Amino acid sequence: MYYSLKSTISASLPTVSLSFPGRILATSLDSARACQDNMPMDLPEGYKSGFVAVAGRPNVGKSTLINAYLGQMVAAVSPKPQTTQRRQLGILTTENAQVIFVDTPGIHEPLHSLGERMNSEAESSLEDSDLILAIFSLDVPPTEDDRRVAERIKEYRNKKPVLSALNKIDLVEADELSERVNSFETLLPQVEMISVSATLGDNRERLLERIVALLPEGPQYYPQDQITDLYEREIAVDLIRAAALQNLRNEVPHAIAVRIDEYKDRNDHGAYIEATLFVERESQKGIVIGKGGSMLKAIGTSARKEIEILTGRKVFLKLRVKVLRGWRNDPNALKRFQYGSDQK
Ligand SMILES: Nc1nc2c(ncn2[C@@H]2O[C@H](COP(=O)(O)OP(=O)(O)OP(=O)(O)O)[C@@H](O)[C@H]2O)c(=O)[nH]1
Ligand SMILES: [Mg+2]
Repeated sequence: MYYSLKSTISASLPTVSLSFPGRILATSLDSARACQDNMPMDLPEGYKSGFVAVAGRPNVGKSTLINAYLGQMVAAVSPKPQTTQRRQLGILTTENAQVIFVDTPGIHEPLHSLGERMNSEAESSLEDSDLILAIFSLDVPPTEDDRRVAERIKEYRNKKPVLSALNKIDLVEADELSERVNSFETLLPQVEMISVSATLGDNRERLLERIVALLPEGPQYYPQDQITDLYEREIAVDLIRAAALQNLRNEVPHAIAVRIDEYKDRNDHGAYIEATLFVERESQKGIVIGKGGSMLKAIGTSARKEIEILTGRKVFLKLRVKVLRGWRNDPNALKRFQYGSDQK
Protein backbone atom coordinates (compact mmCIF):
# COMPACT_ATOMS: atom_id res chain seq x y z
CA MET A 1 0.00 0.00 0.00
CA TYR A 2 1.27 3.46 -0.79
CA TYR A 3 1.42 5.70 2.16
CA SER A 4 -1.01 8.56 1.88
CA LEU A 5 -2.89 11.01 4.03
CA LYS A 6 -5.86 8.67 3.94
CA SER A 7 -3.62 5.67 4.56
CA THR A 8 -6.30 3.55 2.89
CA ILE A 9 -5.73 5.08 -0.49
CA SER A 10 -5.60 1.96 -2.63
CA ALA A 11 -9.11 2.37 -4.03
CA SER A 12 -8.32 5.83 -5.34
CA LEU A 13 -4.94 5.07 -6.91
CA PRO A 14 -4.62 5.80 -10.60
CA THR A 15 -4.70 2.86 -12.98
CA VAL A 16 -0.96 3.14 -13.57
CA SER A 17 -0.19 1.92 -10.06
CA LEU A 18 -2.06 -1.31 -10.69
CA SER A 19 0.39 -2.26 -13.37
CA PHE A 20 3.22 -2.20 -10.82
CA PRO A 21 1.79 -4.32 -8.01
CA GLY A 22 4.18 -4.28 -5.08
CA ARG A 23 6.52 -1.86 -6.79
CA ILE A 24 7.35 1.79 -6.64
CA LEU A 25 4.87 3.90 -8.58
CA ALA A 26 7.34 5.73 -10.75
CA THR A 27 10.54 4.02 -11.81
CA SER A 28 11.79 7.33 -13.09
CA LEU A 29 10.61 10.89 -13.04
CA ASP A 30 9.83 10.60 -16.74
CA SER A 31 7.51 7.67 -16.18
CA ALA A 32 5.76 9.72 -13.50
CA ARG A 33 5.28 12.43 -16.08
CA ALA A 34 3.79 9.82 -18.38
CA CYS A 35 1.18 9.10 -15.67
CA GLN A 36 -0.43 12.46 -16.06
CA ASP A 37 -3.07 11.19 -18.49
CA ASN A 38 -4.69 9.37 -15.58
CA MET A 39 -5.06 12.46 -13.41
CA PRO A 40 -8.11 14.64 -12.90
CA MET A 41 -7.95 17.64 -15.20
CA ASP A 42 -10.23 20.18 -13.45
CA LEU A 43 -7.36 22.31 -12.14
CA PRO A 44 -7.39 26.08 -11.84
CA GLU A 45 -5.75 28.03 -14.63
CA GLY A 46 -2.04 28.56 -14.08
CA TYR A 47 -1.69 25.43 -11.91
CA LYS A 48 2.00 24.87 -11.09
CA SER A 49 3.71 21.53 -10.72
CA GLY A 50 7.05 19.84 -10.97
CA PHE A 51 9.89 17.90 -9.44
CA VAL A 52 12.13 19.68 -6.96
CA ALA A 53 15.47 17.94 -6.38
CA VAL A 54 16.41 18.58 -2.76
CA ALA A 55 20.18 18.32 -2.76
CA GLY A 56 22.90 18.88 -0.21
CA ARG A 57 25.59 17.13 1.80
CA PRO A 58 24.50 14.61 4.45
CA ASN A 59 22.82 15.91 7.62
CA VAL A 60 21.87 19.42 6.46
CA GLY A 61 18.15 18.72 7.02
CA LYS A 62 16.81 17.77 3.57
CA SER A 63 14.46 15.07 4.85
CA THR A 64 13.43 17.20 7.83
CA LEU A 65 12.37 20.05 5.56
CA ILE A 66 10.34 17.77 3.31
CA ASN A 67 8.61 16.15 6.29
CA ALA A 68 7.82 19.62 7.62
CA TYR A 69 6.12 20.61 4.37
CA LEU A 70 4.12 17.39 4.32
CA GLY A 71 3.14 17.80 7.97
CA GLN A 72 4.20 14.27 8.82
CA MET A 73 7.21 12.03 8.77
CA VAL A 74 7.55 10.13 5.53
CA ALA A 75 11.31 10.38 5.18
CA ALA A 76 13.62 9.00 7.86
CA VAL A 77 15.54 11.63 9.82
CA SER A 78 18.43 11.17 12.24
CA PRO A 79 21.26 13.22 13.74
CA LYS A 80 23.76 10.99 11.88
CA PRO A 81 24.84 11.75 8.30
CA GLN A 82 23.80 9.50 5.40
CA THR A 83 20.39 8.65 6.78
CA THR A 84 18.69 8.85 3.38
CA GLN A 85 20.12 6.17 1.11
CA ARG A 86 17.81 6.24 -1.89
CA ARG A 87 15.57 8.66 -3.70
CA GLN A 88 12.12 9.19 -2.25
CA LEU A 89 9.34 11.53 -3.27
CA GLY A 90 7.47 13.82 -0.89
CA ILE A 91 4.36 15.05 -2.69
CA LEU A 92 2.73 18.28 -1.53
CA THR A 93 -0.55 19.09 -3.24
CA THR A 94 -2.25 22.44 -2.70
CA GLU A 95 -5.00 24.30 -4.53
CA ASN A 96 -2.46 26.08 -6.70
CA ALA A 97 0.40 23.65 -7.06
CA GLN A 98 1.74 20.16 -6.77
CA VAL A 99 5.31 20.28 -5.50
CA ILE A 100 7.04 16.93 -5.82
CA PHE A 101 10.09 17.05 -3.56
CA VAL A 102 12.74 14.53 -4.49
CA ASP A 103 14.60 13.64 -1.31
CA THR A 104 18.09 12.52 -2.23
CA PRO A 105 20.98 10.91 -0.38
CA GLY A 106 23.51 13.49 0.81
CA ILE A 107 26.29 14.11 -1.72
CA HIS A 108 29.60 13.13 -0.09
CA GLU A 109 33.06 11.66 -0.67
CA PRO A 110 32.21 7.98 -1.20
CA LEU A 111 34.11 5.33 0.78
CA HIS A 112 32.47 2.24 -0.71
CA SER A 113 30.20 1.12 -3.56
CA LEU A 114 27.11 1.96 -1.53
CA GLY A 115 28.32 5.57 -1.19
CA GLU A 116 28.95 5.76 -4.95
CA ARG A 117 25.45 4.55 -5.67
CA MET A 118 23.99 7.05 -3.23
CA ASN A 119 25.86 9.89 -4.95
CA SER A 120 24.76 8.81 -8.41
CA GLU A 121 21.19 8.55 -7.20
CA ALA A 122 21.43 12.17 -6.03
CA GLU A 123 22.97 13.26 -9.33
CA SER A 124 20.32 11.67 -11.51
CA SER A 125 17.68 13.51 -9.48
CA LEU A 126 19.41 16.82 -10.29
CA GLU A 127 19.32 15.95 -13.95
CA ASP A 128 15.64 14.93 -13.98
CA SER A 129 14.22 17.77 -11.90
CA ASP A 130 12.38 20.97 -12.88
CA LEU A 131 14.03 22.94 -10.10
CA ILE A 132 16.97 22.36 -7.78
CA LEU A 133 16.73 23.27 -4.12
CA ALA A 134 20.25 23.30 -2.71
CA ILE A 135 20.29 22.92 1.06
CA PHE A 136 23.17 24.06 3.23
CA SER A 137 23.34 24.19 6.98
CA LEU A 138 24.25 27.40 8.77
CA ASP A 139 25.43 25.72 11.97
CA VAL A 140 28.96 25.29 10.59
CA PRO A 141 30.99 27.12 7.90
CA PRO A 142 30.95 25.54 4.40
CA THR A 143 32.56 22.09 4.40
CA GLU A 144 34.34 20.17 1.64
CA ASP A 145 31.12 18.31 0.90
CA ASP A 146 29.23 21.65 0.68
CA ARG A 147 31.76 22.77 -1.96
CA ARG A 148 31.31 19.48 -3.80
CA VAL A 149 27.54 20.03 -3.81
CA ALA A 150 27.92 23.62 -5.03
CA GLU A 151 30.20 22.53 -7.88
CA ARG A 152 27.70 19.90 -9.05
CA ILE A 153 24.82 22.33 -8.90
CA LYS A 154 26.66 25.09 -10.76
CA GLU A 155 26.52 22.90 -13.85
CA TYR A 156 22.73 23.23 -13.87
CA ARG A 157 22.44 26.95 -13.24
CA ASN A 158 21.88 27.75 -16.89
CA LYS A 159 19.57 24.82 -17.51
CA LYS A 160 16.93 25.15 -14.81
CA PRO A 161 15.99 27.33 -11.84
CA VAL A 162 18.16 26.88 -8.76
CA LEU A 163 17.16 28.08 -5.31
CA SER A 164 18.98 27.60 -2.04
CA ALA A 165 17.85 27.16 1.55
CA LEU A 166 20.32 27.94 4.32
CA ASN A 167 18.91 25.71 7.03
CA LYS A 168 19.28 25.57 10.82
CA ILE A 169 19.20 29.33 11.22
CA ASP A 170 18.10 28.63 14.80
CA LEU A 171 21.59 27.31 15.57
CA VAL A 172 23.56 30.43 14.58
CA GLU A 173 24.39 33.26 16.99
CA ALA A 174 22.88 36.53 15.78
CA ASP A 175 26.26 38.29 15.54
CA GLU A 176 27.68 35.51 13.35
CA LEU A 177 24.72 35.23 11.01
CA SER A 178 25.60 37.66 8.23
CA GLU A 179 29.18 36.45 7.93
CA ARG A 180 28.00 32.83 7.83
CA VAL A 181 25.37 33.61 5.19
CA ASN A 182 28.04 35.39 3.09
CA SER A 183 30.29 32.37 3.18
CA PHE A 184 27.54 30.30 1.58
CA GLU A 185 26.61 33.01 -0.91
CA THR A 186 30.13 32.87 -2.31
CA LEU A 187 29.71 29.13 -2.94
CA LEU A 188 26.84 29.69 -5.35
CA PRO A 189 26.91 33.26 -6.62
CA GLN A 190 23.75 34.52 -8.35
CA VAL A 191 21.61 31.90 -6.65
CA GLU A 192 18.76 33.17 -4.49
CA MET A 193 19.31 32.03 -0.90
CA ILE A 194 16.73 31.98 1.88
CA SER A 195 17.70 31.32 5.50
CA VAL A 196 15.26 28.91 7.16
CA SER A 197 14.72 26.64 10.10
CA ALA A 198 13.15 23.37 8.98
CA THR A 199 12.39 22.42 12.57
CA LEU A 200 11.12 25.75 13.97
CA GLY A 201 9.46 26.98 10.78
CA ASP A 202 11.23 30.33 10.22
CA ASN A 203 10.84 31.33 6.56
CA ARG A 204 9.48 27.94 5.56
CA GLU A 205 6.39 29.46 3.97
CA ARG A 206 8.43 32.06 2.13
CA LEU A 207 10.68 29.37 0.73
CA LEU A 208 7.66 27.39 -0.45
CA GLU A 209 6.21 30.46 -2.16
CA ARG A 210 9.46 30.92 -4.07
CA ILE A 211 9.55 27.23 -5.04
CA VAL A 212 6.02 27.42 -6.42
CA ALA A 213 6.80 30.66 -8.24
CA LEU A 214 9.75 29.03 -10.02
CA LEU A 215 7.93 25.84 -11.03
CA PRO A 216 6.43 25.56 -14.51
CA GLU A 217 2.72 25.32 -15.13
CA GLY A 218 1.65 21.69 -15.25
CA PRO A 219 -0.77 18.95 -14.22
CA GLN A 220 -1.12 16.98 -11.01
CA TYR A 221 1.26 14.13 -11.60
CA TYR A 222 -0.02 12.24 -8.56
CA PRO A 223 -3.43 11.89 -6.89
CA GLN A 224 -3.88 14.70 -4.43
CA ASP A 225 -3.91 12.49 -1.33
CA GLN A 226 -0.72 10.59 -2.18
CA ILE A 227 2.25 11.93 -0.25
CA THR A 228 5.07 9.59 -1.21
CA ASP A 229 5.97 6.98 -3.81
CA LEU A 230 7.20 4.41 -1.34
CA TYR A 231 5.13 1.68 0.20
CA GLU A 232 4.61 1.47 3.92
CA ARG A 233 7.01 -1.45 4.18
CA GLU A 234 9.75 0.44 2.34
CA ILE A 235 9.35 3.39 4.67
CA ALA A 236 9.48 0.94 7.59
CA VAL A 237 12.91 -0.18 6.36
CA ASP A 238 14.15 3.40 6.51
CA LEU A 239 12.60 4.02 9.93
CA ILE A 240 14.21 0.88 11.39
CA ARG A 241 17.56 1.97 9.99
CA ALA A 242 17.11 5.48 11.36
CA ALA A 243 16.29 4.00 14.78
CA ALA A 244 19.57 2.06 14.64
CA LEU A 245 21.43 5.24 13.64
CA GLN A 246 19.89 7.07 16.57
CA ASN A 247 20.63 4.41 19.16
CA LEU A 248 24.13 3.31 18.17
CA ARG A 249 26.94 5.71 18.87
CA ASN A 250 29.98 4.36 17.00
CA GLU A 251 30.73 3.51 13.39
CA VAL A 252 28.47 0.43 13.22
CA PRO A 253 25.27 2.18 12.09
CA HIS A 254 26.36 2.78 8.52
CA ALA A 255 27.21 -0.91 8.16
CA ILE A 256 23.58 -1.81 8.79
CA ALA A 257 21.12 -2.80 6.09
CA VAL A 258 17.53 -3.71 6.87
CA ARG A 259 15.40 -6.36 5.19
CA ILE A 260 11.72 -6.84 5.93
CA ASP A 261 11.02 -10.57 6.20
CA GLU A 262 7.33 -10.38 6.98
CA TYR A 263 4.80 -7.54 6.92
CA LYS A 264 1.27 -8.68 7.69
CA ASP A 265 -1.93 -7.01 8.69
CA ARG A 266 -3.21 -8.27 12.01
CA ASN A 267 -6.94 -7.64 11.85
CA ASP A 268 -7.99 -4.05 11.13
CA HIS A 269 -5.92 -2.41 13.79
CA GLY A 270 -2.38 -3.68 13.69
CA ALA A 271 0.58 -4.85 11.67
CA TYR A 272 3.05 -7.64 12.36
CA ILE A 273 6.54 -6.95 11.06
CA GLU A 274 9.65 -9.12 11.14
CA ALA A 275 12.92 -7.65 9.94
CA THR A 276 16.59 -8.58 9.78
CA LEU A 277 19.41 -6.14 10.42
CA PHE A 278 22.48 -7.11 8.40
CA VAL A 279 25.90 -6.07 9.64
CA GLU A 280 29.31 -6.61 8.08
CA ARG A 281 31.20 -8.29 10.94
CA GLU A 282 30.60 -10.61 13.90
CA SER A 283 31.83 -7.92 16.32
CA GLN A 284 29.21 -5.50 14.99
CA LYS A 285 26.52 -8.08 15.57
CA GLY A 286 27.38 -8.12 19.28
CA ILE A 287 27.17 -4.33 19.47
CA VAL A 288 23.81 -4.18 17.72
CA ILE A 289 22.36 -6.86 19.97
CA GLY A 290 23.85 -5.28 23.09
CA LYS A 291 24.12 -6.64 26.62
CA GLY A 292 21.36 -9.17 27.13
CA GLY A 293 19.70 -7.91 23.92
CA SER A 294 19.23 -4.41 25.36
CA MET A 295 20.41 -2.48 22.28
CA LEU A 296 18.27 -4.43 19.83
CA LYS A 297 15.33 -3.91 22.15
CA ALA A 298 15.94 -0.14 22.25
CA ILE A 299 16.22 0.02 18.44
CA GLY A 300 13.03 -2.03 18.11
CA THR A 301 11.13 0.18 20.53
CA SER A 302 12.01 3.46 18.83
CA ALA A 303 11.42 2.02 15.34
CA ARG A 304 8.05 0.60 16.39
CA LYS A 305 6.94 3.97 17.76
CA GLU A 306 7.87 5.75 14.53
CA ILE A 307 6.11 3.14 12.37
CA GLU A 308 3.02 3.41 14.58
CA ILE A 309 2.97 7.20 14.12
CA LEU A 310 3.41 6.80 10.38
CA THR A 311 0.74 4.16 9.90
CA GLY A 312 -1.65 5.23 12.64
CA ARG A 313 -2.02 1.68 13.93
CA LYS A 314 -0.49 -0.69 16.41
CA VAL A 315 2.66 -2.44 15.29
CA PHE A 316 4.31 -5.60 16.55
CA LEU A 317 7.95 -5.51 15.46
CA LYS A 318 10.41 -8.39 15.72
CA LEU A 319 14.07 -7.76 14.84
CA ARG A 320 16.99 -10.11 14.38
CA VAL A 321 20.64 -9.53 13.42
CA LYS A 322 22.75 -11.40 10.86
CA VAL A 323 26.25 -10.99 9.46
CA LEU A 324 26.67 -10.47 5.71
CA ARG A 325 30.37 -9.85 5.22
CA GLY A 326 31.33 -6.65 3.39
CA TRP A 327 27.84 -6.09 1.96
CA ARG A 328 28.49 -2.42 1.23
CA ASN A 329 30.96 -3.43 -1.47
CA ASP A 330 29.00 -6.44 -2.70
CA PRO A 331 27.00 -5.62 -5.86
CA ASN A 332 24.62 -8.56 -5.32
CA ALA A 333 23.87 -7.54 -1.76
CA LEU A 334 23.34 -3.91 -2.80
CA LYS A 335 20.93 -5.10 -5.44
CA ARG A 336 19.09 -7.25 -2.93
CA PHE A 337 18.73 -4.29 -0.60
CA GLN A 338 17.56 -2.24 -3.61
CA TYR A 339 20.14 0.51 -3.44
CA GLY A 340 19.69 2.28 -6.71
CA SER A 341 19.09 -0.97 -8.51
CA ASP A 342 15.50 -0.52 -9.63
CA GLN A 343 15.21 3.21 -9.76
CA LYS A 344 17.25 3.95 -12.81
N1 LIG B 1 18.31 22.78 15.10
C1 LIG B 1 17.91 22.33 13.91
N2 LIG B 1 18.11 21.03 13.59
C2 LIG B 1 17.69 20.61 12.37
C3 LIG B 1 17.05 21.49 11.44
N3 LIG B 1 16.77 20.77 10.33
C4 LIG B 1 17.20 19.52 10.56
N4 LIG B 1 17.76 19.40 11.78
C5 LIG B 1 18.36 18.18 12.38
O1 LIG B 1 19.46 17.80 11.58
C6 LIG B 1 19.63 16.37 11.60
C7 LIG B 1 19.73 15.85 10.19
O2 LIG B 1 18.48 16.00 9.54
P1 LIG B 1 18.08 15.12 8.26
O3 LIG B 1 16.77 15.66 7.79
O4 LIG B 1 18.16 13.65 8.56
O5 LIG B 1 19.23 15.52 7.26
P2 LIG B 1 19.44 15.05 5.74
O6 LIG B 1 20.00 16.21 4.99
O7 LIG B 1 18.21 14.42 5.20
O8 LIG B 1 20.60 13.96 5.93
P3 LIG B 1 20.99 12.69 4.99
O9 LIG B 1 19.74 11.90 4.77
O10 LIG B 1 21.96 11.97 5.84
O11 LIG B 1 21.59 13.21 3.74
C8 LIG B 1 18.44 15.84 12.40
O12 LIG B 1 18.87 15.58 13.72
C9 LIG B 1 17.43 16.97 12.36
O13 LIG B 1 16.58 16.98 13.48
C10 LIG B 1 16.85 22.86 11.82
O14 LIG B 1 16.31 23.70 11.10
N5 LIG B 1 17.30 23.21 13.06
MG1 LIG C 1 17.79 12.54 4.52
